[in-house]
Amino acid sequence: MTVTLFDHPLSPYAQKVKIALAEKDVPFEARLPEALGSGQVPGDFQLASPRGEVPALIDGEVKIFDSSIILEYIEDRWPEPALLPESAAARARVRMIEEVMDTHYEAINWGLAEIVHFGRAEGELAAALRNRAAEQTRRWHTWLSAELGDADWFSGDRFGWGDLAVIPYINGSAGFDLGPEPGTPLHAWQQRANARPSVAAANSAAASMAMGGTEAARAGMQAVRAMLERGEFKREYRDHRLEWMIKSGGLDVVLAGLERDNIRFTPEFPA
Ligand SMILES: N[C@@H](CCC(=O)N[C@@H](CS)C(=O)NCC(=O)O)C(=O)O
Repeated sequence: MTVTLFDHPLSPYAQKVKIALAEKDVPFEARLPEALGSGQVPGDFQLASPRGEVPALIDGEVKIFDSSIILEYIEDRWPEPALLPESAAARARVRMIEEVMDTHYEAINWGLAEIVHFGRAEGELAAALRNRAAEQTRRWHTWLSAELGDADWFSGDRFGWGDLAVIPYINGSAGFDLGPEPGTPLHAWQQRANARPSVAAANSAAASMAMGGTEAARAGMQAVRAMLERGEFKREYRDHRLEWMIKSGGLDVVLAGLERDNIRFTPEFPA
């Protein structure tokens, strides 16, 4: 039976899961949930993902939400090739890398999207938030470079959990011209990771959704912004994202979004 993955090609969390499935040669059907971003969670997407977030995985009777829990399931269910390293300490290390990328690092890219793509701030405030994001990204790249050290991969001598947990976010930064400095080991790692078929497949799905910066993509983005203005599309200001916006100086962005009803928090759960 084919595995179903509720997916959005631009979601770094969904990309982590698709890379893991591809590395293990597990066939899956990717489904874009209806009304993602509306705050409404219809049908079988709701059963698999009560928070209304992608990714969510269905494997027969098994329904799982949250990318980290899905990765653990995939590793248990299809152990070969192993994506986790062998020792307890090395496993804890890659899980910590995953945790900081999913929380602290993701919030920076997400905040940048709020400003650059969704026009939440203009003028001085936009510039201040963008500068703050650039400075934070540079510091994370220093941290990541130290974690990588002289190794080829964050997971050690082969591509694994530590790498699939980082690459979607580094590529996200590159989309805002904040990729690793060319000539650095982190940049070389990014190129190595992007050359893997599993990562290249996730990247090409993301590129077709963003349509490579074409006119059609710009028109699509304008339509999404118009929906945002009308409150039909609401961005989810959950946990680290909300914290990032407030601590980086964007409290007014949050207040304006609440006023205009085009930001939301995690849905009431259980309903
Ligand atoms: N902790 C979750 C986070 C997943 C998440 O935030 N997904 C976003 C897309 S990047 C989402 O589906 N948001 C739904 C929405 O904005 O309506 C995970 O690791 O899977």
